[in-house]
Amino acid sequence: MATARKNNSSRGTASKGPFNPLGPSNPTSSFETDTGHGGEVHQQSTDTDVHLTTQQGIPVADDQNSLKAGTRGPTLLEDFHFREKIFHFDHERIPERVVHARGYGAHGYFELTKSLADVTRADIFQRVGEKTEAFVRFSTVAGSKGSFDLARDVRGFAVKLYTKQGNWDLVGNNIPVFFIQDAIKFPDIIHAVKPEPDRGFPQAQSAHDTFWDFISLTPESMHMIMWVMSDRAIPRSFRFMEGFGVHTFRFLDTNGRSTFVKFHWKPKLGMQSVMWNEAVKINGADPDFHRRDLWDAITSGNFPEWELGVQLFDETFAEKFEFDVLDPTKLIPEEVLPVQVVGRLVLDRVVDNFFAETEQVAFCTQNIPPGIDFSNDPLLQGRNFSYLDTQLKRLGSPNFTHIPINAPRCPFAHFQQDGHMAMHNPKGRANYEPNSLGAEGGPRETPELGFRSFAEPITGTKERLRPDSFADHYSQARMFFRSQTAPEQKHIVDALVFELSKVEHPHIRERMVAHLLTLDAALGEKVGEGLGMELPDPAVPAKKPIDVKTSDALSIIARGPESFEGRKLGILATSGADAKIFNALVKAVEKAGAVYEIIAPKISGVTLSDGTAVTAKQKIDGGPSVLYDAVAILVGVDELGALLKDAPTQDFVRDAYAHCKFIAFTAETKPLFEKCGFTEEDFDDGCFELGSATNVKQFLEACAKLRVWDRELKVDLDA
Ligand code: HDE
Repeated sequence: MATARKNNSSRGTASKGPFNPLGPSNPTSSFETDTGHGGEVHQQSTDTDVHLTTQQGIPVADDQNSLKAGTRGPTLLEDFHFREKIFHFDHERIPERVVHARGYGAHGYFELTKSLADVTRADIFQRVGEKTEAFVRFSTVAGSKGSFDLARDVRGFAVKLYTKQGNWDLVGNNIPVFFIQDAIKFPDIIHAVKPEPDRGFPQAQSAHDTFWDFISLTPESMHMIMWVMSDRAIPRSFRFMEGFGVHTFRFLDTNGRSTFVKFHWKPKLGMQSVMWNEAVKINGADPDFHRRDLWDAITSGNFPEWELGVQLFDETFAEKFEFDVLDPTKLIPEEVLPVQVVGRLVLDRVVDNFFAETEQVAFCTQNIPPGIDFSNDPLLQGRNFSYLDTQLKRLGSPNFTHIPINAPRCPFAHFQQDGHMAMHNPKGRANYEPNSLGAEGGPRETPELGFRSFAEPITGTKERLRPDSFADHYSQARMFFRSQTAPEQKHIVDALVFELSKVEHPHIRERMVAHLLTLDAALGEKVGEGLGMELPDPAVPAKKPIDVKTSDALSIIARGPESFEGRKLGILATSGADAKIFNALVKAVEKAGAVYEIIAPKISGVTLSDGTAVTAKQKIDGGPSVLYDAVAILVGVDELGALLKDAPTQDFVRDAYAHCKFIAFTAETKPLFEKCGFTEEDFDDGCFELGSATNVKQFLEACAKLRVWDRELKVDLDA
């Protein structure tokens, strides 16, 4: 027989009054609404005398039980607190971004290190040393909001700069070219890569028929495909990737003179990627690997940093260059046109609230301040329409700039009014321009300060045509492939074989290999061999490819980092582990500017040989070696027996080796390697037996190379 209970049933005893596990006046979390531009800030403080209220401010007496007619009777419609709470919950979700749905943002600043006053009047580029507030959102493209971080995919690198002359959004990617040349093809490429419409899968993956069907029918995508199949598409962290504005933009000086510009972000700690087999496992071990990395780095004071570089050129350069600078499937190699560093971007603050900031931030390519202008790149022109449009769909109101994350930090004044969720409307009687009622009739336009477009003479017929200058689809794809080091070329081949092996229709595989044969015969042959197929005839190009000079800047490994700074060592330790070696290791890691994490049989930690207790960050099955850049294994003799029987420990060792990581271990640990099937011959330059502080130092120095690439050929079936 049920009995009446007014409290939360989980407490199990009947008592009068609402159940509150922390007592009736527990501190509530701080909740702020800030209109962003002079609106009032209402704060629900953490003071203990502030009570739970409805959105209307009515104090709530019972938040555990809805209002019912009789103890076991139906719920009453007049329960406005219940209705408001559920109503709000039901409407918590907004549409996720149609692309780039999964992302992570952080605050920071841009600091100018070199004035560009001679080429642009943009305020942000005038005064060396001046800082401009910034918000950056990194993202994957294809997956939905809840997908995993280590998808093989392009990464978005969107930067909002709150300049003194309005917001400048540089909405870029970590790859300097794009799949298509004309924005009208964007829905097609995105439909093709997203889950197939009938079955609703695969999620966040390009390895399926529709993607490769579209790609193999779209030769202009070949250059981008080389990048997406390369290690660039599986970055180790947002902190270790480059960013690019992709399109050619213009700088305009005070006289309206134009200089073309391409924007680059260069990570201070260098570039780094993971291996594909590692990526697959990271997605299982920690689907939030990239966002956690960014969060951890910023909250521990290791602020990620990038240099802003520009490639500047004029019409004469553009005319001489082998490819059309308006074609977004082409880049200008750094060796042809150097990148000048003009500033730095530092991310030093995580968001307070993911939804308010990262989810609601609205980047728009058309947000550019005076002194910057668009080029006629047809992709950029299409984007300028799309981004404004998409924000209305996503945020539901033309007033999305009233949301604090999107609001300019500089003064602004206009007569736009009303609409959903309008947080600030113009005051006074005159809401039009010109007027003679407001103070001095203002605000008025300012021809001097105001945004002006480049006065470009335009002639031509109205038509739907691609220029001939966009017709070479293979030369730069070839340049990219040939600029890679041997391990990187192998990864491209492996990625293509992997992806095309998931394609069910043989004709798509054949058509794709035909393109690869035209791009680079050896590449096409290797992929064909990997697929076990007879080679088709090479694709017939619209324009015969040319051999252009290779560029080291396109390779991650050729220009690899020189230190272990910012990386993470995983120390698998058990009780009884040698304290001296442990301490030397920790010291060396800290000296290198890196971090470490202890992985142990129990999360409570281990007791080292000298009796020191250290806590663990991960239990062994929660901290597989894929989460670390290098590993050290320090085992106490008494604990070895248990580890030898433990499958996750063996996976830890085998994966660290297979993923070409630097591995350090103590003499006692050797039986573990034997158990995993390793012999003396397998111990290569990347394996360090730690006996003294000296070889701890050598190990850390070696870790700067990040991977032992020679090993890959020994451990990979595809090699
Ligand atoms: Fe985007 N893109 N895009 N894109 N894009 C969006 O805008 C679009 C393109 C990029 O973190 C959408 O707010 C078209 C190139 C990033 O919030 C949408 C075309 C590049 C982000 C849109 C492109 C990008 C987006 C979806 C072809 C690199 C995430 C949500 C002409 C230079 C921004 C949104 C963030 C987001 C349209 C191609 C980068 C639908 C039509 C090329 C980093 O407006």
